[in-house]
Amino acid sequence: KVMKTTPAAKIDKSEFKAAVVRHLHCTLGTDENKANNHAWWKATCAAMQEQVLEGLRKTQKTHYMNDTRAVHYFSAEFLMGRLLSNNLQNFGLYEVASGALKELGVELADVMEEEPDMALGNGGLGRLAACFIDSLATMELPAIGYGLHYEHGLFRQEIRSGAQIERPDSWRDYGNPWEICRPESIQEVSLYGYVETKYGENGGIQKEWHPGMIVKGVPWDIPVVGYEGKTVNVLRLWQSEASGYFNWDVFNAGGYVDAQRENVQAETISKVLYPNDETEAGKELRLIQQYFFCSCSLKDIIRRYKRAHGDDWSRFPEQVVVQLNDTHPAIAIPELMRILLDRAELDWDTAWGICTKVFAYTNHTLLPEALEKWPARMIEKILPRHLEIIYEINHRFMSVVDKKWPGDNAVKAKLSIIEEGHEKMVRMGHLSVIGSFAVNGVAEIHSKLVKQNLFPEFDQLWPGKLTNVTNGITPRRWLKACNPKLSKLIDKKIGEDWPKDLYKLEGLAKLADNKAFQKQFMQVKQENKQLLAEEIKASTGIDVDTKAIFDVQIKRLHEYKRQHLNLLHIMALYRRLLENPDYDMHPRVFIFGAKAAPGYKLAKDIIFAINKVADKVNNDPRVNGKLKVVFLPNYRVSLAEKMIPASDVSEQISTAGKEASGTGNMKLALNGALTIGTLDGANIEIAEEVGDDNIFIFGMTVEEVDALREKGYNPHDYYYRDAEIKAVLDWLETDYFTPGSPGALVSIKQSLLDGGDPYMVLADFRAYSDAQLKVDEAYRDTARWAKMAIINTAKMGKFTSDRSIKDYVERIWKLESCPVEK
Ligand code: 26Q
Repeated sequence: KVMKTTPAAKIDKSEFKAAVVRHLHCTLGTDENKANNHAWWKATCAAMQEQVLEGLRKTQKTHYMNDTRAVHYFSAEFLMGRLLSNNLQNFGLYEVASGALKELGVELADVMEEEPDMALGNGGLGRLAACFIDSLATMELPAIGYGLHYEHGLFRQEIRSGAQIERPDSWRDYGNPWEICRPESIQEVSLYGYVETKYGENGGIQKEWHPGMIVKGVPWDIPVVGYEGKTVNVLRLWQSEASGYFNWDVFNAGGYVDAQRENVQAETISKVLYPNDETEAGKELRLIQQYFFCSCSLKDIIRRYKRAHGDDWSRFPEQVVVQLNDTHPAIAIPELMRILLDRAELDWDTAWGICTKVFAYTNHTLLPEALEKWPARMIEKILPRHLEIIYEINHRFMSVVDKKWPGDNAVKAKLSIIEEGHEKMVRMGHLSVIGSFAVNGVAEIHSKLVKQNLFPEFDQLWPGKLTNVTNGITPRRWLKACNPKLSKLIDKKIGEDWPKDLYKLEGLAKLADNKAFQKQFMQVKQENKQLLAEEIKASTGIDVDTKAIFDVQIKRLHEYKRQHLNLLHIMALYRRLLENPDYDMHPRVFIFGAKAAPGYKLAKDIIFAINKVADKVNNDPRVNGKLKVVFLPNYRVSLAEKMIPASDVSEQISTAGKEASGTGNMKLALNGALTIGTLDGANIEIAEEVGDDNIFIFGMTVEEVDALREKGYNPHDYYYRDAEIKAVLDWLETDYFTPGSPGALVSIKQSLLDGGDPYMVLADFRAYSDAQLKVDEAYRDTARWAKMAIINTAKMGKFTSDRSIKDYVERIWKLESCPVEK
């Protein structure tokens, strides 16, 4: 038998086995007889890490020798998920490891289940960062991810009596085998205090910031293994610690104890990830987090640059590009200015010239409540020198605006970094656009709206600066690793190089009509559904029929994503079944996964309502097995990896214009799920790729949404004119789903009627329901469905994050790949 793939690492099964056993003994202090799955997991990771670190060393040496330009991806979030499976896959060692463990009497799949997710992110934005660093390593590009080493990632969700409760996430409690502490690269970060103005004898002014507090940033490196294991980049995450500068320096017991207070404050900075996606929190600690990791990261970059180029700043913008993942790291702009002005003592124009060649900014949202603004007073307190610099940036920008629109005070007020009002606010989006050389949205329609609605004057001022880079996902994790059965089938039909060149999937299109292939494709789906059914049973106790349509909506809970539109439709189906026991529909299981921000009341109410409707529907014999509703708790990357391969239908039903891109839509379509969706975000580009016959598009367009709002949207019109909408909303007010507690679900009805239905759920309800009828009809035609599903997988080439990274490289970063010899 010939070896199917050549592993990137030079290690065979018996060597791998020996390494695992050695780590069991020498790293974990246990042995083959005593070891549980957790110990096996750690030993397997340690064996793997030996290979990873070898690759890391070679990569760093190669990058150093070539003095390469590199991209520095600044992100407050990296939603990495699990790493063992990924690293084994990318190194081509999956079969080797699984064979080695088998000989030791251990199942690799069980061992991998021991790994906690690295959930250092909320959702789309954080997972995008993780996909991007995977692609950067795969494409052998010099890159480093910079972020925060949160002690607690996104909360763990439990469901009690239908309601979400939040429990702390403790991903590092028993140690993380992938991370390496680098005390030799510790940085110091200043906070608080005041600015002293010094007048030099030559009339020059120097500013000196006297900080009130100094904290230490301790870097932890996570190796990022590219496909085929050639380049291994790093993700560098900063942990805060007390610096010991201001405390411990005490002479009595009282002071000794008091000193602990400042230690606690310092260590609080990287304690916990804020769980509010798309909802502004405005908390001081959040701003400190942002500044802390940006300052550490810039100092780290500068230290590395100086090692090669000394004090010559002229080449800095040739070597360094910093990509800002939303405005969360925008404070890096005034921080670099501060370093250049006050430390390097460059003049303003030179410093600003450098700055504006280094930064590029990605916008991920148009929702007003998600656009970051900080009170000027808060910035002044924490970062007094930065506020001065922001004012100076703004002052100079205002004269640029005045040249373009002379005397126009309205446009100045609109474009100013400073929002005047009861409390002065600093608009981080404006700061980012002004301080960057490129700004991008994340899907065609989103980028168009960024130009037309969010930043139209900036687009006029600097034509070409605002651009689009459509998001993507890594096919290594989101097909090869998570769906091994489909991957092997694809390998057999079109060869094995699709993970690096996803357009190769196009080769499946010619098989879409092939009956034998259709059968194999749907057989894989069936087996994946069986696995998910077991997971559903284990985590919720619900039995589901794997012949039913698995209809999946997985994403953060937010009104604009309209999980409640899905729920209202489920209630309508339930009602139709009660009114007519012969109501003709193919059995369907609606499956949800969603976390709500802990302070987002209505989002939590929607989770509660889904669970209450599920209780009722699932236990009602009258629906005759045609309808099931499942809410899977604690949606996260590792759960997504189980749900996505088993999905038939992908729900992408946001109000047009609100979902910047979406990336779950791409993952589901890649795994052969058919999309029911609005013309929003990347759905539009998915529809372009698969063709209108292979997607269920419904609902208002952006233009229709705007027109309806313009003419005056009244949800009551839909309530009174559509009897089914009325019946379903009224049902929420009874105690049918919450026996003994009438009104427990009323907040949803209220938000849709009295609340004005801000996301126009009722306006799109009928179109959605009609599209669902088409889904039902299509599924009954087995051959037609199989063909559509195959075409979806075949046409997803565009949505590999390798293509997104290629776009960034060519249009924004201007990077060259740097091959690392094996
Ligand atoms: C802001 C201030 C304070 C605390 C938290 C936040 C915060 C945190 C996370 C604000 C926003 C986020 C995350 C946003 C996000 O995930 N956006 C999604 O980004 C994806 C990748 O581009 C897109 O596909 C989604 O459409 C977009 O919603």
